[in-house]
Amino acid sequence: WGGFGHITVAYIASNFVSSNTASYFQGLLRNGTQDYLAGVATWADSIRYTKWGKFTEPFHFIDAKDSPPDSCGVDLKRDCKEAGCVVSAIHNYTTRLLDAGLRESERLMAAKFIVHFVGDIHQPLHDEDVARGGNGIQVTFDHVAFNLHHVWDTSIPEKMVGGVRKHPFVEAKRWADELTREIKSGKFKSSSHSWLKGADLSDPTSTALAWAREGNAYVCTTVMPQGPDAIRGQELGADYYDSAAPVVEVQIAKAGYRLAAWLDKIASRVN
Ligand code: DCM
Ligand code: DCM
Ligand code: DCM
Ligand code: ZN
Ligand code: ZN
Repeated sequence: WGGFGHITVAYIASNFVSSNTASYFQGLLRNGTQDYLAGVATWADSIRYTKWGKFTEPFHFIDAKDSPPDSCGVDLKRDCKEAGCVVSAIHNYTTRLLDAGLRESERLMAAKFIVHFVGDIHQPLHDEDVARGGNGIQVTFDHVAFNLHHVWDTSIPEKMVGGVRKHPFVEAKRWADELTREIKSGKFKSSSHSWLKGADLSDPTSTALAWAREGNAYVCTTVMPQGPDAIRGQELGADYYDSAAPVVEVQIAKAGYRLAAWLDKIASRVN
């Protein structure tokens, strides 16, 4: 996701974590405001192109070598590179966050990575190899040229709230509060319980792999239902947007709700 998606995921998570969890992470992140998660949600993107942060570049995605639209699927052995992927990164940084023997600065960094990568794994094109997760597919969105990856990361989420140019944190908080209501008492009330099934702190790899498979499945059904070649050069701002927006919405909601549950599990283990 772009910054707006990540900040929204973080605000949703802050709405659901227990008060113990909030205290723990406000202490670790040295931020006692309601923005303690939102404020670090895009940090991982800010360091990925720096010299020291280059090793984290593959941690934002997993390149599933499936063949949409006929067959979607993630195979950890096949798809997680030696240098790592979003599934191994969630495992690594969850483990490091739980490791009381590490310096606090290392656990702080691990927390910032977790907040970011639990968001990214819910973006369907972060769970797909085709054209580097859609980066190599040129399209237009409301008649402006973008690549397909950017459309899903940024154009669709921002269009859903009518644009975020002026105050991204304010807009993200507003959207997060709306999705929080949908989870608590609205259209996601009945399904949200099932979103937490299978989340197991003693097996972060299997937990994250299930999240990646769910995101990846949308590549076949919604991102490119007629395959990559049928998308190239298309205008995606109208009918395509109408089918994609509900998927973006549910994936952002899930990411925030799952991040809260994951942070709760971590905080109750370390406390
Ligand atoms: N890792 C890293 N930098 C290091 C050591 C490890 O980025 N100095 C990454 C690579 C793996 C993950 O962390 O994806 C797990 O590493 P390890 O095998 O050290 O547990
Ligand atoms: N590192 C990481 N994952 C690991 C091990 C290390 O991301 N499993 C990163 C974070 C540390 C840096 O590598 O700041 C150096 O780690 P070390 O001091 O263990 O070499
Ligand atoms: N990305 C991805 N899969 C890839 C390569 C990149 O999901 N195989 C993501 C990471 C960024 C975006 O696409 O969110 C743009 O990446 P880059 O700036 O590396 O082109
Ligand atoms: Zn992306
Ligand atoms: Zn990212």
